[in-house]
Formats: sequence, structure tokens, C-alpha cells
Amino acid sequence: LKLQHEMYRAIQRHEFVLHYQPQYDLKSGIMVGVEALVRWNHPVRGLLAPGSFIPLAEESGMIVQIGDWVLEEACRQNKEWQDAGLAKIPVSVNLSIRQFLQHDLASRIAEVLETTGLEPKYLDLEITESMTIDVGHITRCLLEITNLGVGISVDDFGTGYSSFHYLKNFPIDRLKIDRSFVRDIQQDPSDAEIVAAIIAMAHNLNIQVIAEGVETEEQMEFLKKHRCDEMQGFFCSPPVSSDNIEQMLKAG
Ligand code: G
Ligand code: G
Ligand code: MN
Ligand code: NA
Repeated sequence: LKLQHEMYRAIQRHEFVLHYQPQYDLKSGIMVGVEALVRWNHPVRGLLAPGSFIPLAEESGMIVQIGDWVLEEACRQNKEWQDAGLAKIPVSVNLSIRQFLQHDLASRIAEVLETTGLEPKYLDLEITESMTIDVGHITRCLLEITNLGVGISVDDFGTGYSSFHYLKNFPIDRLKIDRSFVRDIQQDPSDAEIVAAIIAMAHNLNIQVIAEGVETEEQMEFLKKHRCDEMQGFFCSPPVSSDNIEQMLKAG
């Protein structure tokens, strides 16, 4: 496959770039985090969204190298913002199950924090519910990571078949309510109930909650009313370039 072959050279050729989507505190409206989202600046095809190459990268195993680049670049960029005097906020990085299957993920994370100089509390790792291949291994790995002081979020919460298992067994700091539940909050009473229940349950377990895919003011008001902690979505901002994040942080 041509695209797969090109992907091998893309890291060396600096063709991957990170965009960042802001995350806001619902009460104060302050930007309290960003999620790093990779794009491939393909020399011929233009800027490719992750949907068009992440599945192939997962299949081929290249996601390990790409994910490693994303991790280091996100930490480097965040430290650069901090060094420029901008507000200190954590960056969230999406992890693939393939990265967990490497035996030394936690030490690699420690190394990246060391080389970039980023404090661990300014890194958050997003895992998904599909990552149930080897529960024992993942639990040990997550404990090593949280012991470093790095945060763990469950991405796309509610879409897998093991949501409660995750909450019960893994050291989770935050869950991200999947945007499929947020989308119809106004129209579908069961989605509204589910979202309200997720927030209440997470808080009882001492877990923070962020809603994904917030597109309207009404959705935001609903989430505020139910004491959701943070939100992310097109209503506030789509993923944007690092320059744009810098501007937004400067503007306060
Ligand atoms: O930005 P966009 O909506 O196109 O992202 C689509 C999907 O790609 C999201 O589910 C997101 O989690 C995933 N994705 C984006 N960046 C990364 C990354 O660096 N690593 C992994 N594993 N997935 C990513
Ligand atoms: O699976 P993950 O949460 O990592 O996916 C993040 C992706 O979701 C981003 O690539 C972004 O393009 C997309 N996204 C972010 N905000 C919204 C939104 O408000 N609505 C929709 N439909 N997609 C969003
Ligand atoms: Mn994510
Ligand atoms: Na998600």
C-alpha cells in the first residue's frame, strides 16, 4: 500500500503536525486544557485528518512511532508555551492500545517528561474502552503512569462494553463523555438522563468529567446545570493550530 509506505517516511520528513482543541472549565469559562490531535501534512494529498490514516497506522503498527512522536511533540510544545509565560495548562494525548503493548511505556513517558522538562501534572493521557486486551498488564502500566504524576482520562466514555469495569479497576482521573450522548441531550430524554447519571456517578467516585462534542449553548447550559466540570467542542472551538492556541492563551 502506497499510503502505508509513505507513512514510514513521514516522521523523518516532519510531515505530521499537531492541532489542539481547547477544553474549558464550565463554571468559569476559562481554558483549562488542550487535546492534541494529529494531522498529516501530506506532500500531495494535503492536510489529512486522523480518520484517513490512524486506522491504517493502527493496523500496520506505525501508530507506535507516530504516537511516540505525538507524545514528545505535545510535551515539547506545552513546555514552550509555559516558557513563553502563558498560562500553564495540561495537554491531553490520545494513546493507542498498541502503545500499551510496548513493555516500557511508563519509562518512555518519564523520559519524554525529562527531555522536554514538562512537569508530569501538565500531561494527561487519553485511553479508550477498547483497550481491554490484557487487563492485568494495562492496570500495572496505568499505575506506573499515575505514579509519575501524569493524569489519565477515559476517552469516548460510554461507547465501549466495559465502561464500569474501567471505573472500577483502573486509576482514572477524568472521563470524557462521548459526543454521541451529548449530541441529543436536548431532544432525547434518555441521553439527558444518561449524561446526568454519568456526571453524578463519576463525582461520587472522585473522577472529573468533561463533555465532548458540545456544539450548542443549550447543551452547555444543561451540562452546567448538572455540574459537569469541563467541556470541549465546536461551540467553543474546533481543533486549531499551536499558533492559534498561543493567541487564545495570550488573550486569557
Ligand atoms: O481530529 P479528528 O476528529 O479527525 O480525530 C479523529 C480521531 O483520531 C479521534 O478519535 C482521535 O482520538 C484520533 N486521534 C487523533 N490524534 C491521535 C493521536 O495522536 N493518536 C491516536 N492514537 N489517535 C488520535
Ligand atoms: O475520539 P476523540 O475524542 O479523540 O475525537 C476528537 C475529535 O472530535 C476531534 O478530532 C474533533 O475534530 C472532533 N470534534 C471535536 N469537537 C467536536 C464537536 O463539537 N462536534 C463534532 N461532531 N466533532 C467534534
Ligand atoms: Mn480524544
Ligand atoms: Na472522544
